[in-house]
Amino acid sequence: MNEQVKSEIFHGACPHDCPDTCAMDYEVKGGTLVDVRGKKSHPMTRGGLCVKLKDFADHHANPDRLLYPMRRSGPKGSKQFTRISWDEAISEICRNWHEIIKTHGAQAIMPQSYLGNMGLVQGINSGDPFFNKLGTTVNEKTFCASGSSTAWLLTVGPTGGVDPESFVHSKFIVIWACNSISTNLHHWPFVLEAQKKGAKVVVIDSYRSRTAKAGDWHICPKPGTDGALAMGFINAIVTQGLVDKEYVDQHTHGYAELAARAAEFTPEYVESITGVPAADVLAFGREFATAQPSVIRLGVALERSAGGAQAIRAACCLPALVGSWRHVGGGLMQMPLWDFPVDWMKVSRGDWIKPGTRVVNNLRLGAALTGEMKLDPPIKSLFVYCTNPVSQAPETNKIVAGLQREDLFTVVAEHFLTDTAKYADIVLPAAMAGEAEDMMWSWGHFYFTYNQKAVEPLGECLPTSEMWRRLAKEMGFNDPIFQMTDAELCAHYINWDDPKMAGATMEHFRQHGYLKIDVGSADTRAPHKNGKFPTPSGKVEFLLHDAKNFVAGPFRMMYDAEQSGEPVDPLPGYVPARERPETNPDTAKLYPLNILSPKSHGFLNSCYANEKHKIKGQGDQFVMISPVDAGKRGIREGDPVRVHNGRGDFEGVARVTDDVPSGVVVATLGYWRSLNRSDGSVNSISSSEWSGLGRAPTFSDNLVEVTRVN
Ligand SMILES: Nc1nc2c(c(=O)[nH]1)N[C@H]1C(S)=C(S)[C@@H](COP(=O)(O)OP(=O)(O)OC[C@H]3O[C@@H](n4cnc5c(=O)[nH]c(N)nc54)[C@H](O)[C@@H]3O)O[C@H]1N2
Ligand SMILES: Nc1nc2c(c(=O)[nH]1)N[C@H]1C(S)=C(S)[C@@H](COP(=O)(O)OP(=O)(O)OC[C@H]3O[C@@H](n4cnc5c(=O)[nH]c(N)nc54)[C@H](O)[C@@H]3O)O[C@H]1N2
Ligand code: SF4
Ligand SMILES: [Mo]
Repeated sequence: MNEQVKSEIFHGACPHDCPDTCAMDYEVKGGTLVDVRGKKSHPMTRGGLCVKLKDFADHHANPDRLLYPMRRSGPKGSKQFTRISWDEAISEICRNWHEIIKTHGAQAIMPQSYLGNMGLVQGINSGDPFFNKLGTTVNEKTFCASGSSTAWLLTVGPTGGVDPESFVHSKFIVIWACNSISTNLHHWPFVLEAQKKGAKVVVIDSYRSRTAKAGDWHICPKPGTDGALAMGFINAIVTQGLVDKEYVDQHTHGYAELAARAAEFTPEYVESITGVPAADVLAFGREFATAQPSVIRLGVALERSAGGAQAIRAACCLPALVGSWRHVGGGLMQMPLWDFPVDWMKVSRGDWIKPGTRVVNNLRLGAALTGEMKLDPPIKSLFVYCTNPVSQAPETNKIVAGLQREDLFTVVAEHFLTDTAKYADIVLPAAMAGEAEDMMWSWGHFYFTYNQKAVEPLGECLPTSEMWRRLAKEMGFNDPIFQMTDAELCAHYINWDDPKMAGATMEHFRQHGYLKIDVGSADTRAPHKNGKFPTPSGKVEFLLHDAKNFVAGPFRMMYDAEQSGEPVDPLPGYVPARERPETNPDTAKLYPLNILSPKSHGFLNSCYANEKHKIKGQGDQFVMISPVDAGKRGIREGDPVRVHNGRGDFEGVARVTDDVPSGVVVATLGYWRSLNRSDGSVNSISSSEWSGLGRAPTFSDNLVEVTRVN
């Protein structure tokens, strides 16, 4: 690069499905992206990105990137493709769809998307207006946070909760099923600052994660037993006389009923279910009540078993019981996204869905494609964007079988030829973050972040938005949303009149790159000091006042509780996990170990898991197993092992460690099955059963056996 060429800086926003939504600076020289750094001025990003993004400019230039549209030229999955033009690709897709619509109707076409890109313009929901207009099957997106959100909305309503920056004021911090150091890195300095000032950091996790190691107290319940633990904490608070009666009287609904249900959950009973010593249950109740402000950071992972959402409802009762909400830095943090002034109806045009249109859930993709789920008409065409289901969705062997159907016309828009994209009939190359304008909300803080287009897309890559515009044109859709430029779309989706936008305009974003929505100062804000919860009763609903208080959030845009007919218990409580030795002894005879498949430190879901240096940093697919369980099976450190159950199998390398309790194994998520030791990944063995509420996944609710590979 010519040193004389001056560099230009553009505003960036990390597009990933990560609570941190870092603000970035793109450095461009002579039209080339040369560096991407964290924005120094940003109060959460503070100039640093994570290990995944530290070479984001190189990621853009990765030679494996898809650069041209391609048509399959060999058997499905063979990775044989021929380059075609965008015009050919668009007209071939639409020609196929016209045929399918003529014979089977538009519902035989199904989109599949998730949070590969969180942007309002280029991300998860960007294709919804197009597919809703076309009248396709609706893709219900409950991969992540739907159980957590349902529990949250039922109990405290759509509040943004405690500002993550207010944690510096907390005295007792509970990080519950969240591995912050890997998955919410930019929140960690706020926790550390509080810890330095004397706060106690408690991590509740079913194994000793990086975060558990860094905390002051690790509480380790058996997977999927957190509902009993939370009810035990309620019991411990009530029986030790630590309830903030005034707060409870004024700002909660159903205390008597909650206390009655919690009465059963004595510390001893809770110990028998969770394995957490009774004395710890009592001590937690005491300290959570008295070391104010106390706060709980709820990790998404808590939802991933049959009783996940019920456990979260119980956990959401704790701060109100002891009056934590009275204080700055006291209460609950789930996902601040509820406060974002985004007009989600404009983003996804849910109002264009004709009544009675079929809904297929994204966790059931395998069953939908293979015909195990009886669908009339069957799915004849699948359009995948911003998701990699062969790696990330459960029961992936079924998905692969479905994708191999000769009569399925599959289109995948991607950056790389992923384990899903390799089965496509048409592959479309998508632009990366530095190549397309977008607006990023956050599920981990209160900053709206603007992403400028810094460079032209590589090869013939197109922004996802442009792909919709071209498809819409070919299908003859003239609605204004299909004519808008990316800049217009950025502005279109935001409720500028909302007081939280504080009078800002797009100009503010073009100049500064980000805006903290006006929820008040993190140093003085106690959002529910005086109650005012956005629930039907205006109070924390220990007991449901009106079970209809669901709100369609962006994740489960199409999830409708009433339509789903899911029964809702009026109270929180303990619902046993589906696959635990205690609840499922027959399965446990064959498959005695509970597997957890949390996030990998070095990958972002399956992104970066195809890059050699990232795999090197993260390590090959490993399986953590306790010395006791390893000993029983003749497994030693470094041995290749096979993890299996009735749904499938995968191989990894054993890490024998007492970081995992006996009865539990841990294998992190994201590895591509095609790059693993065998053609399998953690999702080869995971179940597609929903958890109790919100049609959430049950990734923590699976039994397996582990054997040494000879
Ligand atoms: N590095 C990295 N960061 C990420 C991601 C990534 O892939 N990599 N993915 C992003 C996404 S999409 C999400 S949703 C978030 C998720 O972020 P987290 O909520 O932190 O999710 P996980 O890492 O899956 O799980 C967190 C912890 O929960 C524990 N856990 C699992 N089941 C149970 C249980 O039943 N009870 C208890 N008490 N603990 C349990 C796991 O052992 C794990 O240590 O992370 C985001 N950030
Ligand atoms: N076993 C197990 N499975 C899990 C979980 C678990 O904890 N355990 N976690 C679940 C959770 S929390 C989540 S959120 C899901 C995540 O599941 P996914 O959202 O499917 O995760 P990613 O692997 O990030 O896949 C995103 C894909 O989109 C592509 N992509 C990125 N940006 C763009 C773009 O702008 N345009 C297009 N067209 N493509 C783009 C990326 O290259 C990538 O291949 O996985 C779930 N799966
Ligand atoms: S993945 Fe998360 S931590 Fe890493 S740069 Fe993006 S937003 Fe920040
Ligand atoms: Mo997620």
